[in-house]
Amino acid sequence: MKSPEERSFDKVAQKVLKKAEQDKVETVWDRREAMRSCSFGEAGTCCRICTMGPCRINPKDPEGGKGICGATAEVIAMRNLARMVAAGTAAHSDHGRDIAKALRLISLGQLPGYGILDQWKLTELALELEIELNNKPTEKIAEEVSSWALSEFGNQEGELTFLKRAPKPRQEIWHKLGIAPRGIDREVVETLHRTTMGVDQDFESIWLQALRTSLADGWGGSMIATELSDVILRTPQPLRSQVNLGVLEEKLVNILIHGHEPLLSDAIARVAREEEIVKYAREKGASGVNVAGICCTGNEVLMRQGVPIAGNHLHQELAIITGAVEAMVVDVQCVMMSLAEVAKCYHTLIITTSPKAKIPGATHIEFDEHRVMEVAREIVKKAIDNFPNRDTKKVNIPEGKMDLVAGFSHETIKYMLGGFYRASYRPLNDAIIWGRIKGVVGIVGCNNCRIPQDKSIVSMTEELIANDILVVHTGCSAIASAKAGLLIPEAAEKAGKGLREICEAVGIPPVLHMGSCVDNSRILVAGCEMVREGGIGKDISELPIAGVAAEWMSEKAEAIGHYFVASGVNVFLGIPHPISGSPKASKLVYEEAEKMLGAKFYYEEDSAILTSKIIDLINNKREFLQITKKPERVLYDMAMRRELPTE
Ligand code: SF4
Ligand code: MSK
Repeated sequence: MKSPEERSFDKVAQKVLKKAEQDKVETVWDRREAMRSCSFGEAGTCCRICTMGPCRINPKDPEGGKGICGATAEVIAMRNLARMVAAGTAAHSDHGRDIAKALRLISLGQLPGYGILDQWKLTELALELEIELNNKPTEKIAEEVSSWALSEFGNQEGELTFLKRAPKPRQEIWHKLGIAPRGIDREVVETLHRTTMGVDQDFESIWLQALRTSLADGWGGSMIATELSDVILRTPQPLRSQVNLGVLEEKLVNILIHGHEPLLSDAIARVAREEEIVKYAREKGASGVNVAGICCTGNEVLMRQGVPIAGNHLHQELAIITGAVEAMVVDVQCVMMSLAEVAKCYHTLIITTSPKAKIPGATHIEFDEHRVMEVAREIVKKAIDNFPNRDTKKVNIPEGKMDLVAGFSHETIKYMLGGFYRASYRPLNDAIIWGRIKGVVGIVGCNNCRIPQDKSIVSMTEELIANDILVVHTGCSAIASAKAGLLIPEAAEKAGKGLREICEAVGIPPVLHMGSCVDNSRILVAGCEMVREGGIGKDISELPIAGVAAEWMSEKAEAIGHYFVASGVNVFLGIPHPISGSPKASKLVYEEAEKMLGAKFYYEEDSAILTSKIIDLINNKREFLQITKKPERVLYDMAMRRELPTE
């Protein structure tokens, strides 16, 4: 069995892992270490899509090997990969659909407790969609925007509206390759169809469809989720909060919100502050109610309300093991089934809320958009009622919480750098041209118990900022760096001279938290703005930027990685795609993709080597753009001044 130090880089997690051992509670790490994973599954060459099989192909077979139907290793591996992308796209996009439906209900006055908190963003969106504004009430505009958003899911022809946000050369690449997505649902369905038994049996053709599907996520479902969440709940702005298991409070009723969808969690955070609720908690012996987040529901509510974060993906079981959590309220995605088992050892209630996601052993209180606030109150009261059941002998909240600054939407970055009246990406582009910032890297995605929690994310982030590379984060990566103290302005001390000076002048950390997994779409928009501002490339693929998924595990991360690459962003993986059993499929995604898309995937087990490859890539891009040398500073004498042209 690995030691707590080998399992997690986070010292707070290590303490709770020791408690887990004392309490004899099984964790995700125990199961990982006991698991004898199937090497065919890992290599991507196991096929079970028809009952003539399952078939497995030995990657070492000198003949190449074939399934019973004749399918080759590359077709089997690519079908599996494409299905992962489709599932990830479906997850993000179904989230986007629910937000679009919520906006529709708000516009019809059928979502009590919610309104349009960001009218400016709604107006901007309506203008972009060429919706007539003249004197229309906000509700009418919201109705039209939501109708447009919902129609993007079912489109059969044409292409998704937000693709037009991309630079023209990028759109041309998509058209040339035939991968501009038509409708969000359409691409997911087509991928599932093409990868069923006996349909698309050309691995390159399957990959192109996987790319098209991923674009339907990044420029479709995820982008809709982000934009409309901003409209309803407001566009995030920088705010301070705290992170790690130390945010749990001994004297308060602790409620954790976990999953991805923000609406109910936003309501729970608001309800917990209501006077009547605090009074109710006091009656039960607590001093009040403390709401904290896990994973991306947490990120959503942190970004807009400053709710603290208890941890990232691999913290979900650990949070319960503190013995101090009255309720963990989960919605969808990244919620481990083991939570209900872990909770049995303590008093914690696992409360499922989505009609799409139930867990045996959990209490189900269903989210109903017509009575969100009522449901939120019911949940909070249930957690308060559970406070007297807390066994104080089992409680051990580890010391350890860290300050953080979050809330960097792409709009906020623009304002912070350019000021309200001349908000633009010009200062960022100039800083890149002058070499004070060498480039921008988005480190996104999950934790994965195959490697020590947070270690790759944090070490790569530190190395990159030390090399004057601005790091932007989403999802569980943001939480990892936050726990390591990299999301505070003082972390600028760890940055290189150029990046440090900019952070100090603007008052931002060298590592910016841009939100949840669906908010990776903000990184795409920021890339478009950088191209539009000019001077550092005509397409996203020319920018000195990169994407990283150092500890990824989810199918959603596959979708994100693919839409980054399809959008021209090179993606560096710390966990490989499960396609190693097919040299041809591997060659396509790790090498040949570059010729097609101007970007490709990289995989490297050693995060230090991965980081040096990123730095090399950024330097090569800078060389290509001819921005490697600092412009010489000329001191003008009087004669030279007289030579200067006048207006
Ligand atoms: Fe085997 Fe072909 Fe069926 Fe897959 S589709 S399980 S490779 S027979
Ligand atoms: S929650 S997808 S573990 S980032 Fe978005 Fe974290 Fe990955 Fe889930």
